[in-house]
Amino acid sequence: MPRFGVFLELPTPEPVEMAGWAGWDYCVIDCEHAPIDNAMLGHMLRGARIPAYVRVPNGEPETVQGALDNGAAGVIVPRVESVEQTRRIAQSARFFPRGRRGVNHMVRAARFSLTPVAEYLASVDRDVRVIVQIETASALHDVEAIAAVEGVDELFIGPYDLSQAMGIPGQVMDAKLLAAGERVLAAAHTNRREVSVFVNSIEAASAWIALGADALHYSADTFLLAQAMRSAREQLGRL
Ligand code: 3PY
Ligand code: MG
Repeated sequence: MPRFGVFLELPTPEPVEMAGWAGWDYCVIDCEHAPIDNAMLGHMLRGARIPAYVRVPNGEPETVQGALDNGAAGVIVPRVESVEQTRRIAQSARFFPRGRRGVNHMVRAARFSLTPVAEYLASVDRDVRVIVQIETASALHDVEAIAAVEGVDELFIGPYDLSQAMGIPGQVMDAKLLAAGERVLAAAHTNRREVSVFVNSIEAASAWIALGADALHYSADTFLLAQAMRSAREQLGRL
């Protein structure tokens, strides 16, 4: 069985706590698309009882480092374009000798200095997850080389952006999109990386499980709440 996570778009800590209590394996706090600034991100991470990965708005070293210093269990970088960019991202997330992330031992990730420095530096390299999204034409073109980059743990297929890049926007169950996914899965698994996919239906989840995905980011707090609100109102209207 793959791991199941949920995307969080609401800029408030409560959904992070809910995801943990509700039994999800992990959550993804979405700083790419949601209005979540670094201060709110800190509040949200504080409520995490399960691994909380942060989708950062870009792969710049200070953005990656900022999310990790704040206490993210890993970073997800969207719209990656190249092998060189992937290498820079992986190095921004890891300390010497695997990377060149800036060292500050006073941050939440180091329990505000209460984790001994040596333990902090070692545990980060061991535990932090580096996840890059395969959702542009150039990333798909170079996916075998991207999967081989040292320090990358997981390739995340973004079906909405990838379908757009393939000229079939929004057609996330199209055979061409699933075939591209199979290529990503093969590249990742050959290099012993995991593959995750964003899904927004049980049908899509089951298709990607059959293809061998290791983790599914299922929907988002906003979607689940909005749909539940509408459905409850419709049911009440039928009484
Ligand atoms: C996509 O489908 O493009 C995503 O990034 C999902 O979060
Ligand atoms: Mg995307």
